[in-house]
Amino acid sequence: MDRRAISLCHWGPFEARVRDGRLVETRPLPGSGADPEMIGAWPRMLYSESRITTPHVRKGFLDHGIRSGGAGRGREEMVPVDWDTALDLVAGELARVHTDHGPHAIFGGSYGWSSAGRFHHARSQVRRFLAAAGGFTDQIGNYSWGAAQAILPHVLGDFDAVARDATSWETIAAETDVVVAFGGLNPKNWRVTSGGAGAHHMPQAIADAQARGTRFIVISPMADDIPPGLQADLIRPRPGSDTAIMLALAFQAVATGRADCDFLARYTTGHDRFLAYLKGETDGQPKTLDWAAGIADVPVADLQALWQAIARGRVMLTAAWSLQRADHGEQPFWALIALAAMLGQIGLPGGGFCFGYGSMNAVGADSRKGFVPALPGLPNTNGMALPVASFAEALMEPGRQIAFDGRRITFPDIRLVYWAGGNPFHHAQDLSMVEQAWRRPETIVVHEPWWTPTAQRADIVLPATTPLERNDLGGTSRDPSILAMPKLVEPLGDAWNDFDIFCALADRLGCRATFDEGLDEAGWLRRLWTQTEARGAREGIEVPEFDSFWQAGVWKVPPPEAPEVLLDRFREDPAKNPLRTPSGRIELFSETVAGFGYADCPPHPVWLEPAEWLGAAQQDELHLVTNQPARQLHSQIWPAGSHPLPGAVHINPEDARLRGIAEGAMTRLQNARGACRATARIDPTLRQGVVVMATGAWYEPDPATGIERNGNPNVLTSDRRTSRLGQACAALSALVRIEPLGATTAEELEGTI
Ligand SMILES: Nc1nc2c(c(=O)[nH]1)N[C@H]1C(S)=C(S)[C@@H](COP(=O)(O)OP(=O)(O)OC[C@H]3O[C@@H](n4cnc5c(=O)[nH]c(N)nc54)[C@H](O)[C@@H]3O)O[C@H]1N2
Ligand SMILES: Nc1nc2c(c(=O)[nH]1)N[C@H]1C(S)=C(S)[C@@H](COP(=O)(O)OP(=O)(O)OC[C@H]3O[C@@H](n4cnc5c(=O)[nH]c(N)nc54)[C@H](O)[C@@H]3O)O[C@H]1N2
Ligand SMILES: [Mo]
Repeated sequence: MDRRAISLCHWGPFEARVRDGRLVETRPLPGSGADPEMIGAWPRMLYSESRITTPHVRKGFLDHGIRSGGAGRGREEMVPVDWDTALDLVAGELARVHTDHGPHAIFGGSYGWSSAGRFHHARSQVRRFLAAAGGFTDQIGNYSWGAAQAILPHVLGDFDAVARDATSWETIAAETDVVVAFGGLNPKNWRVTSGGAGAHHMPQAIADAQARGTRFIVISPMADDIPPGLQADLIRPRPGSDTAIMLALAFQAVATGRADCDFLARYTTGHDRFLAYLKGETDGQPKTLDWAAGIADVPVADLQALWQAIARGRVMLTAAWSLQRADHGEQPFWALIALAAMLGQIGLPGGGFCFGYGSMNAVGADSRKGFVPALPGLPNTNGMALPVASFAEALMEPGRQIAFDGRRITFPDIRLVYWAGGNPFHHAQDLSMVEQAWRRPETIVVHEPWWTPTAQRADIVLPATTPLERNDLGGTSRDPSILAMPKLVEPLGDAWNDFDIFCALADRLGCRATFDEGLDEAGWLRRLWTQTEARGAREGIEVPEFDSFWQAGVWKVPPPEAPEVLLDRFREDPAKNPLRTPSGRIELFSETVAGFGYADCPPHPVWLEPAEWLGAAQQDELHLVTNQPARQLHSQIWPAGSHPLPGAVHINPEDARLRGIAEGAMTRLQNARGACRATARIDPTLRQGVVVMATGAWYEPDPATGIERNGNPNVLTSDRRTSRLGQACAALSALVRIEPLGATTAEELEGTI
């Protein structure tokens, strides 16, 4: 029997064909622009040999419990057990740790993208459950834009400008003369959105803007960051030097009399202190174009041309999120706002600044925000929270204090780690350190559909369903479509929904009523829909009844009355619509940040040398940029089980020649933190001195050599945080060496390492 249905995943909406209860085909929903290769991977993923089909317990843990220690994780056999055995073990461990060590000893922030459905979102489920069960140590912030999340509230009063709001592309196409994109507009990033978007609008938006005559200037180490068909000028500075360029442009605005003094006076505070720094009054160094050209190692003529391009007309300045995933990552975002303030176009249609147009699909889509419901959390009353990227350090050094955004946080003594919906052996930096830290807790519980490196390293693994095996609803706040995600096939093997696993645990721990509030899946989907209805009622929008929504499969939220312009209301009337900063204005100098006294995040935008960058590289060291994978979502869609060649490393022809590396050659990248294999891709568009590897490979260190085999660059990245203010992921500041491995085929390589 054939059945066809529409559903959604993080990489877009799709049509599924199910024959005799088996998924046989998935195709992008026509007109959605979703990537056929990524969407088409579902049948392979669903029935992959790396699916987990029954609960498993590590042999040592099954035999000796926590006395077995953590050293056997990832090495010992995983023994299949029945659900009751596994659930009793997990509930027993949660109860024991809670009683003996308190809620802080249970670490359950569980960072990760999970799946698109908003009810079965594993990370929301686990946090809700652990709060219901008495509290836990949570994680604050994210890997995507953690530094921005910390700094923007001090500058703009909140972090909506990175999390939610952006001037719409429609407005840019109509109004903007020049778009300057720091970090570029890499089209691969538009293939995904957290929660899944109904449409992939960026290619058309860019084409429309170009057709109307908008000029694009891309600042990035490589031409891949320019979408195909876009005529953009490219400036390729050293990675990590963008702040210097922004500051120099800001100074140039002052020096040429172009700075908008009225705007600065009316809408900003602290511009005098910032100006003094730009002029060199505080450090003896005027921030001239020559100065920036030296730091960025680009011809000064390029920066002069850049200045000419933005000195007149309507200018949109944008930065990719990647810029702030670096040492002192707070600075480029603050500096971009300061530069936009100098030009005085913040809040005008098509002018000012915005973040992340090149980072994710649906940024700049014209939509009403907040119609997609989310599983509500529960207060983590007895718990605490750590900055997301500090978890390995916290596991290593319980009791240590760190500074974080004006506070001090003491690392708790974590005994139990609970992860559902994330893959820390993909996302965390310095994986050798993570591997060490991971041995320390007494118990590690992981829910996963697949045998990821994290699942392989758990004590107890509970097999989770994928979104195709349950009912849900999905969508993202930035895109107008909300989609039904009907169950397409029965759960594979003995996989359970995360929700059902938590219900069974909550029964054992006596917190079921708090956790599920007496509702099952169907009850919860209806409950979540009431959030959408309530939102509609507030905005005078007619929302369909749940049943008719479910039957139709998709509901498009009507567009806003006028296309979005970031900060337009503030611009219109700053007295009536002040920002939530202490001054109510854009803070170019923050007294609050000054009060923290952080040398690594001073109170106004500054140029600070990264610890690792080309400006401080040894001869033959290269700057490793680790960007997002083109046809995966992080470590999802990884073709596990098929023994792929390692992921690619992009290298400039001259760098390759100097090292004897040929196209397609097997290479080894290394630094003091670790080493991995990668397949060379000679890329003439790449700046010399830079190598680029995408994230996403499943971590697999060779037991004999320790060299990571699949091309996971996080063995090379550093656990150093952006600053004491952000404590955020700074993965993009890493220096490496690269050499040929000598073998060119997978078979030859088996013999090499
Ligand atoms: N070097 C470097 N590192 C980086 C980055 C970088 O730029 N450079 N980027 C960082 C960023 S921005 C991010 S967002 C992170 C991403 O890191 P993660 O979000 O950890 O990556 P994913 O692979 O999406 O992990 C989600 C996991 O959830 C599992 N999963 C999916 N659906 C379900 C479900 O229904 N139930 C359960 N229990 N599990 C499910 C998937 O199989 C997968 O293992 O990586 C970060 N790491
Ligand atoms: N296909 C696909 N798309 C994705 C994801 C995915 O896994 N797959 N992940 C999503 C997620 S979770 C996130 S957070 C976003 C991340 O969005 P981004 O952080 O914007 O994406 P990246 O690909 O990491 O980086 C974008 C580009 O920045 C450039 N760059 C790196 N360092 C520098 C620098 O110092 N200066 C300048 N000027 N440029 C630099 C690199 O050339 C890189 O190609 O992507 C999202 N989009
Ligand atoms: Mo991210």
